[in-house]
Amino acid sequence: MIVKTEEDLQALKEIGNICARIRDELVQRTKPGITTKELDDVAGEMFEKAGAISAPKGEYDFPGYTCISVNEEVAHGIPGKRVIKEGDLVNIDVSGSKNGYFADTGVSFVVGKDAGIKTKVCDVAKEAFEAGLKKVKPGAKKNAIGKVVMQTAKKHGLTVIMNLTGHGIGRRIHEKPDHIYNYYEPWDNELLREGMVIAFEPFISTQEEEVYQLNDGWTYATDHSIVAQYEHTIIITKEGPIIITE
Ligand code: M2C
Ligand code: CO
Ligand code: CO
Repeated sequence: MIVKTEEDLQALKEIGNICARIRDELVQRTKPGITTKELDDVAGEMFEKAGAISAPKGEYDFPGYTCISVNEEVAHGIPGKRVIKEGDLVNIDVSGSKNGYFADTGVSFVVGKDAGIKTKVCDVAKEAFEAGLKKVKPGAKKNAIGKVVMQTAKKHGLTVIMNLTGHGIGRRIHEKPDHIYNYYEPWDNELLREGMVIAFEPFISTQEEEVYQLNDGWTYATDHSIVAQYEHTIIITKEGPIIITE
């Protein structure tokens, strides 16, 4: 969507804040012994208290309020009986709506103490996000974002997931522009616009560049890579990007 009114701005900030609070609460509660379903139940209660609706559930009938992906799972992990262990790489992705406005945010992190390469991939996903954010300006080419995401990954001896992308957001969870690639796509000459709302979500990988879907019809996974994501919803303005899910 393109933000046009003060009402648009305030409504986006409200759902952005709700999703950010749920994300932070779940991250804080992700300790060895807890199941991903127990974490998701907390999200369900928080959505309800805030008068908001989970986007995966509300828009796609996903079997959970949030997507929680562990180790080989990269995204769209279904909350369930899986028990979190020390050293797990966990991704918590929270998206929701209130009064018809949507926000989306996600973070990957390691449970417990520093875990070498897993921690490094999480750090690089955040670095790639920050590098991409510098390219988020009205009038700039959309493909400049992916270019620096890939450059950041390569600088650290890593790569990106090419078949998962960021996206436009606002009045729906996934809307135009359909894709914000994690690599330089030369034919993508779309320009970013004042007021445009995007969910920017670099996926950084140690090896594989594509995820595949598990038989559950949801979970995206790799076979032998470590993958981390970092996502925020951003409003593009000439005064600088507004991160509504900070
Ligand atoms: O847009 C995402 O970040 C998720 C969508 C949840 S709806 C089931 N919030 C995403 C991540 C990975 C792949 C596609 N979409
Ligand atoms: Co997301
Ligand atoms: Co998203």
